[in-house]
Amino acid sequence: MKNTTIIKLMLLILIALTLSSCGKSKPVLYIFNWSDYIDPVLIKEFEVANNCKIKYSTYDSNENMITKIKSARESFDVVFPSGDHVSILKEAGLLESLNRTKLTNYRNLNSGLLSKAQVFDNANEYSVPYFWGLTGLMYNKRYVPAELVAKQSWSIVGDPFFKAKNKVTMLDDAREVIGAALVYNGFDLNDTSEAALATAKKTLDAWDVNITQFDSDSYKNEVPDGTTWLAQSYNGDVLQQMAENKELGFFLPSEGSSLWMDNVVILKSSQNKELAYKFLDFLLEVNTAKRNAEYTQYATPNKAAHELLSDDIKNNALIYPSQEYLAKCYMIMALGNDVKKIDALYEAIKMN
Ligand code: N2P
Repeated sequence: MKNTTIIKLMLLILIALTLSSCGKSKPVLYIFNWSDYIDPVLIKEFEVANNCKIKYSTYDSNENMITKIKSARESFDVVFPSGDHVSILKEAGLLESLNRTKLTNYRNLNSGLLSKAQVFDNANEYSVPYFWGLTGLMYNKRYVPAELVAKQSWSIVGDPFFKAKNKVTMLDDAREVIGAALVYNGFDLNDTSEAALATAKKTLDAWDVNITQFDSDSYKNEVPDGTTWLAQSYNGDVLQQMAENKELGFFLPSEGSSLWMDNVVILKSSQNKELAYKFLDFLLEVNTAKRNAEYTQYATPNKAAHELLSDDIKNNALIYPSQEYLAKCYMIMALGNDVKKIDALYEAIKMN
């Protein structure tokens, strides 16, 4: 965390503590988000502006999120599922149909991206796009030879250079792992045909010789400290680390990759919907969205905020890749029952 962020946070905590000593218990908003996916100063600002308390928890996969929100002991108001999981939550009847009149800043969103979001939420009724991004490979330049990276290919995961070194990880995410092998072999990442999955399996069996763990969180520290040398990773998470460490690198494989849009939703079971709507509208506000995009290093679907970003960010092809590259990527779609085939293959690879 930067020094200015720490100072701002301390000041806001001080104001919040002063206000909280004035009596009355405050309303509480329970938020459940991916880790490293919001500027923490914004959380404090919202608490101060709305005289409320935010109980903030994080997860590192859509699957863990679903398991938690389905367990009776946990109750959350606002959650951040990826597109395919918006469909899954919607079909399970867990999402609030959003009242747009309460979202005065909704108009800031990019209408082209809202249309794209209709593949998982057909009338943009249950979800508000939050950030979009891509998955690629993070590496530590101190250990990974430049000539291996120069190929910019998924094949680096199975390169003999890493054999017996225990230095390669992939995400703990069935869709991402199987998806990488599918795209590498020229298939659509949503293809669950026998031929596609048999080919993906062959590739993954070969890569697996190098893979030490499937993990979606610790790579952010382990690539910088050399525990891991190469990791399948989410672009913004890596860019946050790269800003502080020149030895880190990241590339989007030339064969293409996964493309996802994460979204904000209110759970139907939310006990504090008014406050939840306020929080969604706060995230959509142009300056909030701009600052959040700068902090997280992910691509914003907020058109008004995007216009305010520096050219450095707008022209960063690791955040906003060319149309040519995006054409080689696949949005992770909900697959209904067919997802079981992907899960089974993933479990089999993990057991190896
Ligand atoms: C944030 C990771 C979000 C990307 N740390 C996964 N969709």
